[in-house]
Amino acid sequence: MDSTTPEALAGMRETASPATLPADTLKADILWHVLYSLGRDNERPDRQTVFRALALALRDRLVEKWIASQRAIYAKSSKRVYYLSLEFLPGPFLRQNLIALGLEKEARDALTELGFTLDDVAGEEWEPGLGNGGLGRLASCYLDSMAALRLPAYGYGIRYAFGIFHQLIRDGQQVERADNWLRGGQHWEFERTHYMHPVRFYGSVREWVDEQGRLRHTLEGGSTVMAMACDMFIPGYRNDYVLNMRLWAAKSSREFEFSFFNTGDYIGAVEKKIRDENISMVLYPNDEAPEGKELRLKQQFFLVSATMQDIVRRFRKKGVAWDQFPRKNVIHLNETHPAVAIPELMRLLVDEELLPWEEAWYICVRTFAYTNHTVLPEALEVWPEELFRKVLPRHLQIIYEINRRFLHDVRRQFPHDPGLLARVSLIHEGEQRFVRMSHLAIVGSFSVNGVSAHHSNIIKESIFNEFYKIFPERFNNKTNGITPRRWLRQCNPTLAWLITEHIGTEWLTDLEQLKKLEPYAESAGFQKAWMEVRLRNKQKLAEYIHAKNGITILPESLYDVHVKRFHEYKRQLLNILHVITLYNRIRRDPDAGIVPRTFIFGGKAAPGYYMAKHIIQLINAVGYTINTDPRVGDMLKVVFLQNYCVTLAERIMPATDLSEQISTAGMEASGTGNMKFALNGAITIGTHDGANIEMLEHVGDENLFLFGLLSHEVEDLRRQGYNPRTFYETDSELREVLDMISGGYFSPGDPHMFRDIVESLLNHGDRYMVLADFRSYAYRQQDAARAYLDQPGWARRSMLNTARMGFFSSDRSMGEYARDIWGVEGV
Ligand code: GPQ
Repeated sequence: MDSTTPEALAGMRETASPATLPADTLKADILWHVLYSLGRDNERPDRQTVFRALALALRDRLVEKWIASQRAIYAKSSKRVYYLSLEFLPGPFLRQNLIALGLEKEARDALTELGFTLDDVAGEEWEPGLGNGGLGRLASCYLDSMAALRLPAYGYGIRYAFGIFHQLIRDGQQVERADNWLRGGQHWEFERTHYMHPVRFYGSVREWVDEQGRLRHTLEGGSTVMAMACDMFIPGYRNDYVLNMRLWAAKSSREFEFSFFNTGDYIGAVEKKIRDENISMVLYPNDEAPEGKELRLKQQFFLVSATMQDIVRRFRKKGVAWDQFPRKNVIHLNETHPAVAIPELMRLLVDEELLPWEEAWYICVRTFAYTNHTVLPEALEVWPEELFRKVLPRHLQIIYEINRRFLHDVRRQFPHDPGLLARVSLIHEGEQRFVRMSHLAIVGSFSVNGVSAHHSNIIKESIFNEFYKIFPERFNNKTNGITPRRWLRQCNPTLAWLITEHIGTEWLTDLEQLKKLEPYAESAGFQKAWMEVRLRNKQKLAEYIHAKNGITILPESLYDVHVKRFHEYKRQLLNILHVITLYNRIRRDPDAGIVPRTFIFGGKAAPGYYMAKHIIQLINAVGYTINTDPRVGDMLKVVFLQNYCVTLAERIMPATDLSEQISTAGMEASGTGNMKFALNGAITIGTHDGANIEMLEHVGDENLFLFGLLSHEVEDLRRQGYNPRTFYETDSELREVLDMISGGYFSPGDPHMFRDIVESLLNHGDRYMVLADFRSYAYRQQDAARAYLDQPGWARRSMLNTARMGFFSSDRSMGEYARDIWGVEGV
């Protein structure tokens, strides 16, 4: 019988549920979904249709395992972990889900029979860009590891209709395009159209006294929006366990009011509906520079309010008393963005459950845990008090009451430091008052952690030093990690295979096993195989670059890669100054013996961040000049890859020789790109910052190129009065580079174009100490080039980087969170 007839397919589904897996069922399921879920002719489905049908076939398998996992959590009555984040960056799901479910081979076979390759079909997926960068990506690595460890956990976020913008480079400049990721349909998620929670904003607080003589607070008026649950599944690696990432989408409450469209003002009514649904329309594209917009505050509360209703509903099912709440739930705040969960829980307990304040607060500070991800002053979130009062009037009152009691205690503990109260207050007093979200998060949580050892020390010693004195037991470190399933197994299958051939598969769930590679580091045969895999990866990236940018690069050249968000503290500018230095050396002496290099840049700048965008433009201008200069030839190429995202990172990581991690010391909380590169065998050139320092401890200083000022030296220099001009005056190579930029060498049509960049360095204080670190960077780059000439030596370093990255698995991070903060175990 022809297996593509509807009868045959339907018959197969009846006899074979997706859980029992006869060999050909995946193909049958794909064809079944082509016809019945997507309504297409299944005789010759196109690639996009096959992708969607495959996704649906996998979703069938995921949902079954999810239900089973939920039942297991419920049966064990486990304490639940709620991970709240305004951002998630899951990346494409297809390969990841196939690997986790152990269905890669079946999928390949099924697709071959249908006339496709897995690569082609995977290429149809558009990743959900529901985050800006490191913070959102970390949240997704953590969900992957929570699933791998079978933790009773839930991710909660917002299902933005438009994710992070799609970046184009036009005439060397960043152009933003809307990311309409939902256009392709939601093959991975379940939209729970009947599962909604009301979320209320604005209004005013009425105080009254009830029959028992209690003072009560009721919110009156205001407006309500509905939060609709959209569930996406995160499978654990081959363990039949599946977690849920629940994303909320805003729906107008008005469409549920029968009379709403019958008021006479039909169009006006529709407009109101659209305004309500704006809440989840777009992700704010600012990284480490929050935008104090009303809509953003509403997004934060929207996530928090809907999530708290979910948590309380699940808790109520247990039928235990409220004082058991912290034993049964832990709510983790990814940065301060969801910190209004603290006053929201207080409101629920005090205003609705009528618990006394002290009892409610006791529950609260045993429930919340907070991770800080930055010490940049401009990134610490504050909200104008007036805006807060307008949007969340009752929450502001609660914050004031929390603050009053907190300051009262501080005054008793530190009676001789009157200035302390103003410094730790949840309210910044000045011409305008602001709510300090980090202070709220610290005061309301039992745990406060940084994301690398270095960063956690900075938190204790400087930005939150006074809180550390008040609550020393709350502060701890949890060094970030990355998931080896995506960042090695999936993105670098050939290297993963080479590793597995030698040490087996255990590394996939126990990354420390990579240590077993160390003995091979001296083996010439293994070195050769290792470098061959790397060269093939580099060839593939060269093909991609040729196709996208029309630039031909040498796969044998040193790939020197700087990809991450554009921010002055990440110092892409320092990198391009060095590129120009090499260019000048070649111009002076074409036979200078410079190691051929390909500089690859990528990353988005916040649309309103002028300097970051201008640096992107400079890089592209320098690239154009160098790539078209016949004197340079193959010695130097500069490539800017547009629209850096998870999908693109997966192409780049396996093909990188030298990983640029060159932030001003003290400014990068951790970094996670640094770990992804090293896991794939790249060698780091970096500063003494964030997790670079721990990477150095693990891989050894002969396998990593560190340079530059230490963070206390940065501080000292700043205090003593840093004068960037002295570096300009004393370093002739540096001077030449800066003069070229400001003199219009790279912008002949508009000689002034990049003058302000040089100004910011020479005349506006060089806040990120680019000039102070230039010379030591240039020297270290020379070391890297020399090391690259010794290919066996490079192979050894590369392998040792991979072999010693075990610590940086997000499984290790999640294990520490589970044990030390959350107090939960695998189900
Ligand atoms: N990070 Cl506060 C972001 O990506 N966005 C943010 O808004 C803040 C921090 C990053 C931070 O810069 C990196 O150093 C970390 O590795 C990353 O968070 C995850 O902790």
